[in-house]
Amino acid sequence: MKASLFLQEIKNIGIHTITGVPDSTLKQFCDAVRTDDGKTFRHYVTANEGAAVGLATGEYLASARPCLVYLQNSGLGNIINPLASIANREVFGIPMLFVVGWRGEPGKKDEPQHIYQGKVTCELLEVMDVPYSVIDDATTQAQMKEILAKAKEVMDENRQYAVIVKKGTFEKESGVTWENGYSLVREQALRVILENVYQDSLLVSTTGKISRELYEQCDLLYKNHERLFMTVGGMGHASMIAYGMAQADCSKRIVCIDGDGAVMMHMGSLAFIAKQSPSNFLHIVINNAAHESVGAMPTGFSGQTYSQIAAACGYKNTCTVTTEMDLKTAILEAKKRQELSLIEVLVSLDSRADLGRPKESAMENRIHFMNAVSQ
Ligand SMILES: Cc1ncc(C[n+]2csc(CCOP(=O)(O)OP(=O)(O)O)c2C)c(N)n1
Repeated sequence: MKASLFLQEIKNIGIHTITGVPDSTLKQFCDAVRTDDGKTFRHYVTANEGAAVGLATGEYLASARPCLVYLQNSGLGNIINPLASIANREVFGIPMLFVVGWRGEPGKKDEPQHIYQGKVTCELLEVMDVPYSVIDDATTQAQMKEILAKAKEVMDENRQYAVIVKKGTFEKESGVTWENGYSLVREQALRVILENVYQDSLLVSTTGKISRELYEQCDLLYKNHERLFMTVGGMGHASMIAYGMAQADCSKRIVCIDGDGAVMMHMGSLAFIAKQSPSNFLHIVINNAAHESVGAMPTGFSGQTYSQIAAACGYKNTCTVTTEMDLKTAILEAKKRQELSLIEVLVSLDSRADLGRPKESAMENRIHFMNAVSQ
């Protein structure tokens, strides 16, 4: 099915606003929403999936129109609280339509962080009182119409409905291309970071291609990656994991390599870390103004730089760099001063099509990392 036809059906059931956080399973859907460019739907990429439920609640209260909220099934955790405490029919009864990308579908090969989440996706919706339909590449437009008619009936009862989207459901249409104006390639920037911190620090990296690129570059440079903890799931939590390590052992320097979308997802952690001000913590934010790993949808953020935001939160030392040379200088200065520092690196949207994935299980990586920590 073409995602653009799916959007037409969405319009037919009275939805005017689409909001959420992008997902690779939903890439064609996200591209169709971007192609629409506000002509049919208002569209907002929110900081996290729970925030999208908040927006959908407000839209309904002000207009009596349900919103569409899209998310990867990893984002179900972020919606549980506003769903149970605001939207559920035993509270305010706010109708909305969820479109959920199904990673880790049982029986299909996927990354370790998706396996358990994939297994419990349907059960989670059931326990949250959200009826659902599952669609795949065999779903026809007529079947889609029926599913959305059912969704409308459920929403008319002040409830929520979910459409679970299997991998490969939507056909490829003309892709959306977008440049952010920066020229430093992320993988090059990550190489510079590794060259200057890997051997004398412990590293915590964020969800998505940043971790995959670091993994490959580590192996190329050092023939191991044991000092790198990859936060492959739990997007937005890398900095608090890094802080947990920094406070547990002040003799070790912890370097957190974050993404702009991930920082935005749980931005409160910046204020928390600034308040603690650990002297052994270096925070590096790789900013491409997009969720590049899942199709390069721009984040909902523009204006201030992350270094300005971190400074306003109380980080003592912050800077923004755009070249390899300035990045290296900024890292060496941060290491010398031994105070909480944040370096923001502005990078392009380039990534390699042949980028690999970690070969070990998550548990194996954890064990190797903990062995490296104890040495
Ligand atoms: C809670 C949650 N929502 C959505 C996703 C899907 N996801 C994986 S990586 C990613 C984008 C990360 O963006 P950013 O931190 O800016 O890094 P980039 O990919 O641009 O390098 C998203 C949305 C996820 N893993 N977890």
